[in-house]
Amino acid sequence: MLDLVIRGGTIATASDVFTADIGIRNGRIVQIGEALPPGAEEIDATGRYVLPGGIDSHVHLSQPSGEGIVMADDFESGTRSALFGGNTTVLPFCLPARGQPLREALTAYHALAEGECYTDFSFHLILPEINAAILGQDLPALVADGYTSFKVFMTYEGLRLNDAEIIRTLDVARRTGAIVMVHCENEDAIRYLIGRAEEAGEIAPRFHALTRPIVVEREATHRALSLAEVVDTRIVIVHVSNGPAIDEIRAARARGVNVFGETCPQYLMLTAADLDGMDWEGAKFVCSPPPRDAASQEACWRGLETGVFDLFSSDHCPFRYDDPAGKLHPGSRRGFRHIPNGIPGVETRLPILFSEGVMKGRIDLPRFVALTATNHAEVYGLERKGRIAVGMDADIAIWDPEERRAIRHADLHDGADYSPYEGLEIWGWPTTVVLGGRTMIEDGALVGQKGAGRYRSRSSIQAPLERGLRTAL
Ligand code: DUC
Ligand code: ZN
Ligand code: ZN
Repeated sequence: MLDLVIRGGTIATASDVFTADIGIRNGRIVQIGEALPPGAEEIDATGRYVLPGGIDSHVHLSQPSGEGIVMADDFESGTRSALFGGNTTVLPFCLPARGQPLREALTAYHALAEGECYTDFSFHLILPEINAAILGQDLPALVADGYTSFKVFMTYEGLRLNDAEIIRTLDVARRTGAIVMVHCENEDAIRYLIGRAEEAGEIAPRFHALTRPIVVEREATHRALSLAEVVDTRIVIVHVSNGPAIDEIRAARARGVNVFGETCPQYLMLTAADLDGMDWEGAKFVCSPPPRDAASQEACWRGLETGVFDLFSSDHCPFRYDDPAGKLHPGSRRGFRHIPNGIPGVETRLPILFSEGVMKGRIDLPRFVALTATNHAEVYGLERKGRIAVGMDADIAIWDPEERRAIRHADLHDGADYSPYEGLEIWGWPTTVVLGGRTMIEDGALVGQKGAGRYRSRSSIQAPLERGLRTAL
């Protein structure tokens, strides 16, 4: 007998939309068809969309963020929030301290996450430094053990790698089949601009955006892509915020660079003007790269529509606002330079793209599925995830396209004390979420248990993405 049958819903994959029943046994999808036999449990999905559970491949949880600053979500609250937003897998980052063995850092993050999660999870590894032992032994061994993605930074003192170091890291990825995610902003240019602003006494949150202009992101994006071209390896340009950076990705792809592009809700829905709020309220919108302007928002939409972007992630990086450990008085220091970079969004990522993208006719359902689940699994080697197909993990979000609600932080489940999207009207919401065949959220109510989410090792062998007909080179 089937454990669970999801009956009569409109199923969407990255290529098709059709009506069928889904039969689930032992946590996997075992049948898709019409009039399936009864299951021990049944969900009537008539009139609703049945989509792969979201995979959010860019999430920060329990990450040390500087003296006196505390991230607002741990693995429990962060994955609960993710689940309520229709996600069944998240990929947070492991940030090793300088000098800390990478394996030890990963063990510590595992200890924070095991038994705490409401979604499945896996870790990207941030590389704050490299040396011969890390490149020669540690990383290849970690890739073989299923940690198949690294993030490197071109900004932030104490974190950024120089070009020579990035090349050496890319070369390890080329040899091991791993993939490198790059944060593209030119640190030296930013420091120059911050120095100029501070000399002029300009310390309000809005100067965060003015000291990290598009040109510093565009230049670094061009450089990262060029380095990947030299090494001849795959690369992800994360959190892309504007048209010129998108043009760099498009041009590099046309030259044959194997690049994946990612953008996030903040670059569709926010602008630099949001950082200009009264009474330091602008700090709520401080993230890097910063939100830009209406033309940049439009460029990001075009990038999603035409296939320049493969990934739509939240970059959930939550800090409380009115909290001594948060954004208002970060460690009792004042000035935009001290505001922790990052905004919450793991629960609102999918509803925002569904409402603003699918319901407003900018993207179709298969593209939504590709951008929010399927491509994340393929790019990062989650072999049994991101698709509704026989043999896949039964990770499923059932969406009510008629549900209308305004985003209110009071209704969300993260550990922050605000949402950057407060008041935004949303049309469509994931009301039932199934993880590995177990119902975790039923008609908007949490019915699953903490600890149901489990660690997933990842593969390093990934086929090129099928970008489909609407891909713009
Ligand atoms: N980069 C991220 O990816 N997230 C938050 C802050 C940052 O700089
Ligand atoms: Zn980043
Ligand atoms: Zn991030």
